[in-house]
Amino acid sequence: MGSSYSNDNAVHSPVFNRRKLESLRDYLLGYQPPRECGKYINILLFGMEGAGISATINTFLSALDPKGRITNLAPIERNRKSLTPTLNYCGSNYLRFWDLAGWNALENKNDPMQVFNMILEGRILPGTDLHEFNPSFEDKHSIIPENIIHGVAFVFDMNTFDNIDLYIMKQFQELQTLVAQKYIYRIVIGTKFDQLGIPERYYSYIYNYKLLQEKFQKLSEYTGMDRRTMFAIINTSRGDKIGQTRCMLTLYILENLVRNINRYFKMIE
Ligand SMILES: Nc1nc2c(ncn2[C@@H]2O[C@H](COP(=O)(O)OP(=O)(O)O)[C@@H](O)[C@H]2O)c(=O)[nH]1
Ligand SMILES: [Mg+2]
Repeated sequence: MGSSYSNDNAVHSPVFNRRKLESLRDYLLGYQPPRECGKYINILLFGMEGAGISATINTFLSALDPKGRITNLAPIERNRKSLTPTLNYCGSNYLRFWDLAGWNALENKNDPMQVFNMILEGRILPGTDLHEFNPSFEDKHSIIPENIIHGVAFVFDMNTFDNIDLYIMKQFQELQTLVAQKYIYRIVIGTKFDQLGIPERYYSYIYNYKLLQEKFQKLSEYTGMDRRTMFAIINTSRGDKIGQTRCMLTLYILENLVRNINRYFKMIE
């Protein structure tokens, strides 16, 4: 594999084989959320428009499908201009993934932090148009227990996050700090590594890929989040099934989310 790969700074080392894959999927599909959590575990995906949020949700759902069938439940936006910033979710069993059109959707708001906070608290109904939404009547939007967010995945396109304005990154740091203060588990998901030159046959060594390690280091400096909370995903697919390696990379992320959300619940019991 040569000098592009190194073990030293690998933040994760998933095991890739069919048995491990099946047992992870069984665990995830059979898992019952803690009672305090309610019926669902809600995971919010958040990032810049075009980062690959909807594509990531589709990859999650494909990886969870027992037959690995490619899912297209979360619409991938091709025409950016027609994008309406709404909050929506797609689910598999007890797991619900909330899709939010990110900072770009909130930029006209006087107080994007407040809107974000209300989403975390389960005060904003699915389907709400966030351009029209007025957060100033917080007491009119009561908490809906089954919509409370338990985990947040911040999604970054690994090819372009270096170009994000520093003031937006600053805003991001505030957001992720808010999430941490609310005791909500949070991770970073980096997308589009396929565009960074890693050949498909090496996807199972992705965490050993030096370029990924450098990107994670940089992202860690930008965001203030630990490198160990950063994960890689590849959302492109050929055919109608998710390949075994991509599936494993995806289930590995989901297992980390579910296990840590579970652990957080145990700690506050
Ligand atoms: N090559 C590649 N393209 C991706 C990946 N993830 C998303 N995309 C593409 O990036 C574009 C934006 O994705 P989308 O999920 O709609 O972004 P969103 O605005 O964050 O929901 C689409 O054309 C996707 O097909 C990835 O991992 N690799
Ligand atoms: Mg989208």
